[in-house]
Amino acid sequence: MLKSFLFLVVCFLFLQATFSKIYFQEKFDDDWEKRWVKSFPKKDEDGDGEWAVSAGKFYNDAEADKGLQTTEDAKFYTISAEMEDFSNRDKTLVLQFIVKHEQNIDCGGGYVKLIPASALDNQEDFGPNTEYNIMFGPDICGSSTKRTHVIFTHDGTNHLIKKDVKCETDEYSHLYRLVVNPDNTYSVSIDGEEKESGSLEEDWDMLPPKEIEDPEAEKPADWVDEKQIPDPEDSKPEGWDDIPAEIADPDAEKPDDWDDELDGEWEAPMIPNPEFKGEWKPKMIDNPEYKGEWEHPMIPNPDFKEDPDLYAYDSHKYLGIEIWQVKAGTIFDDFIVTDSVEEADAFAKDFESRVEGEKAMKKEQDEELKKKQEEERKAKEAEEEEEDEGIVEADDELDEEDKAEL
Ligand SMILES: [Ca+2]
Repeated sequence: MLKSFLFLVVCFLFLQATFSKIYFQEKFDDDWEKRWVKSFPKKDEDGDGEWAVSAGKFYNDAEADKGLQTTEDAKFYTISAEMEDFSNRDKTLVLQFIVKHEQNIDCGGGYVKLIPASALDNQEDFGPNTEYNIMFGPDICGSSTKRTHVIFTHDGTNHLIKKDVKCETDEYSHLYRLVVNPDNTYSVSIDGEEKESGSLEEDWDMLPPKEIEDPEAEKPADWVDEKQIPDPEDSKPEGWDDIPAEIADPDAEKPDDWDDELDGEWEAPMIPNPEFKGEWKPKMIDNPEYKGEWEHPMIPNPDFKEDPDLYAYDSHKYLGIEIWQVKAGTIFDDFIVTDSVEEADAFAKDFESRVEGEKAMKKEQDEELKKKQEEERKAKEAEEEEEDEGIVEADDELDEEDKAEL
């Protein structure tokens, strides 16, 4: 019994290993340039930035942590790699990569695109207007934009996810993963933690709404939506209108030098009447006829049609990066496009130690810098002190000379 169970487990693992498929992977080893094609859509205005491959300023492993880095501020970056052309129909799709904004990014994209074969005849033509299937990854600008984009193109329109999926904004490596399943569900995780998941139908407006307002229904003409009305029982108290708004100031006195003949008859100045109550208004009471807010009745949308293939694309052939960065320095690494979450997990097995190593090296560098700054500060203080003493000594000498002259 146990034997046959173990046999089944082994078979299952074997099948999984055999049938899982990696369509593309990239670690940016020495031969990376064979796989990537740069394009220069902004060459006319000298707007394309230079790419490099670097582990950056702080890292865990000087070789393994090398990735594709943006190097020039305020430039566009456009590059793509050819994958095995595949369809994700009936399969899971996993898109995963590392982004490290080690420059402490202020504004710039960190997202990638999956592009169909039909969108590009020549990879050098890849640019901002190239059609894509899926766009995924972080986008940061100022304090207002800190989101993880998940965009699907459906019937020629790019649809943004309706949920706000925050992205990471610090200077260390982060692992972004999008999983799209054949049951039209998805999951977004960052550093192995699921940030969002659900259904493609609900979280994007790729399909028309399931229900619409009934065009036949109208708010009845006699619908009462006034919550309160003036109390019909209430009446204006007697004498309300007889109270004047202003009265002659009872404290005013005729000035001693007032000349009735010259100045005319003296009159006390007018002041606001403290008794005055303004215009009378009846008090408000709840309207007994109130029916509440009218709600437009909904009906099923005749234009809505379930689409069981919402997740499916016939061709993903290229992986492209097409971004703008104000402050450059972002490093992309460890791209994997596969139908297997297990393969993606295996590919990311060193991620945690990578980040730990980065943090340790950054801490060391920060401490070193702090020490250096402290030493410089002290040296400067000592120098200033010496100068001050020099002035005092010079003053003393002057005093001596003065004395001698006297
Ligand atoms: Ca690498």
